[in-house]
This record gives sequence, C-alpha cells and structure tokens, in this order.
Amino acid sequence: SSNSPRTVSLIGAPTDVGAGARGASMGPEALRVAGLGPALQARGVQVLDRGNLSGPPNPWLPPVDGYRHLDEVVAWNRAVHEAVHGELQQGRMPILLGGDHCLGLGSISAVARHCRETGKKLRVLWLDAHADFNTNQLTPSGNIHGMPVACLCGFGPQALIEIGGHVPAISPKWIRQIGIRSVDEGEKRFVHEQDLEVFDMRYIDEMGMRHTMELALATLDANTHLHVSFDVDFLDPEIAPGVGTTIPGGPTYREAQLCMEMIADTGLLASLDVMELNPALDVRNKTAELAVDLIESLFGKSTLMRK
Ligand code: 6HN
Ligand code: MN
Ligand code: MN
Ligand code: MN
Repeated sequence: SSNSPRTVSLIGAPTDVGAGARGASMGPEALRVAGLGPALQARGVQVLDRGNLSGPPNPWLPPVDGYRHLDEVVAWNRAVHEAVHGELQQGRMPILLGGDHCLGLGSISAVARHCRETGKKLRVLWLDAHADFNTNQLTPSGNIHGMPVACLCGFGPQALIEIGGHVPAISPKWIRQIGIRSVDEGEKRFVHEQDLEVFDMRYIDEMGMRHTMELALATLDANTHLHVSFDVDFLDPEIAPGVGTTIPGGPTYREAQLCMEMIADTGLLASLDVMELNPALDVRNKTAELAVDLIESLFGKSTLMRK
C-alpha cells in the first residue's frame, strides 16, 4: 500500500554554484541519459519531465564572509523552492535532479511549506557522507553545499534561511542522517549541540543497515511526508566515483539497495533529491546508472514479489 502520488515530476537544477568542484551542473542530463524517466515509468508511475531550471552561471570566485557565491546560491534555491512547491501543490511527487547539495535547502524548505499547508508530519532522510551542517563560522571551504542542513534549521544567512517564508524551515528533530563519515571539527560540535540524529558509518558497521533503517524509519505514520535527500557521495566511491567529494568507507551496493528497499516498503516516500552527481568525474556514466538502479529500488523494484 502506498499513499505516494502516482505522478512524479523531474526537475533539473543544473548548477554547481554551491560546490568546491565543477561538474555537478551536468548531473540532471546524466541521470536522464542513464534512463531515469523510463526506469520510473517501468515502476508504474507517470513521469513528467519539467526540464531544467535556469539561474546564474558559476562565477568561480573565492568566499566572502565565509560564503562562496551566496547571491547565486540564493537565486538557484529560490527557483528550486518555487518549482518543488508548485509540483507538490499539483499533487505530484517532485524529484530534484542536482546540481550540488546546496539546493537541498530550496527543495526541503518547499516540502516543509507544503507540509505546514496540508497538516502533514515531515521526516527527512539525509543520505550522505557529510552532515552538511556547517555555518560560515565553521566551514573550512566556504562552499554552501556543506551548509544546507544548518540553513534549514535556521542557522545561515538571512536570504537563504527565509526562502520558505518560515524560519527555521524545519526542526533538527525531523532529520535522520545516514552514511555519515566526514564531519569537520567545528561542525561535529554543532551536530552534537543541535542533537541531530546521525547514523554514521560506525553505527552501520556495528548494527547493520537493516537495524539502522528500522530506527531511522521508526517514527513514521500514515500522516508522514517522507522526503529523501540522496547525496550520491553517500555511496562508497569504489562503486560511485562520479561525485566531487568522495569519502572512502561508504555503503556497499547491497547495503545501499537495502536502504532504498526499506524506504520503499514504508510507502510514504513523497519527494526526493538526487544530488552531487558529477559526470566530469564519472566513468562512462556508471555512477548515474547506479543512481538510477537505486532509485528503482526506492520506487519498489525487488527481485521477487513481496507481501
Ligand atoms: N556535500 N564538509 C565539507 C565542507 O566543505 O563543508 C564538505 C561538504 C560536502 C557537501 O557533499 O554535499
Ligand atoms: Mn551533501
Ligand atoms: Mn556529501
Ligand atoms: Mn533491529
């Protein structure tokens, strides 16, 4: 059983303004070339490809006040926010094709706004090697793709945190982070201080992906809007080299499949981000193909029929 919408909308956001490496701007097209649309159609959902959003080019400048390209990041996030919110309002499931992960702010603030408007409870699964919980004071890079979770929780520049019209957009209590294995020194303290629920790689090593997902999905109910923000660098770089910030020691192919399958089993997935895919660093589009394979599992593909 599922209360997820039967129509999904693909929204491309071809930019890397929030990243430290160029190339995530080519992510949306690589996912299309890898067959995302037909793969979703084969899962029995109707697919609308809304094409790509547009926004300012990447000026490739150093950070100012601890933020790189803040104006450009704001412009792209506004466009993402409006597009994602529009699709939700039409009763469709938005799938944001990144683009770097700074755009998770625009996407999730739109989902949060929709949940406020409809009385839904929001849960965010953040699948990532990184916590993305930096501020301009804590960041080692100034790259805003390392800050979207903090911005969503109200810690960030005014122009970014107020995009959804409600500050903070979400509570740290609504987030479950999975696969984390690279957190900067100051960021670590802040994650602890804000009491983020993090299932890091040590937790997954010790308890297994099954138990991890059981806990991460434990407080869902029929009124929950489940959002998945999938940073492709969540995956082990041995299987997913096509990302800008590879960190060794991530989930294997089987662990990632189980993660996606257990999310699918909830029947509650209602919006998705697929972020940080970087075709300039990929090998014959194999990371994009892997992402599509995992998204098929997220939409219920399994080897045998399950009851
Ligand atoms: N991502 N923590 C590092 C930074 O620069 O803040 C890396 C962030 C990576 C962000 O992969 O979405
Ligand atoms: Mn990320
Ligand atoms: Mn990451
Ligand atoms: Mn258990």
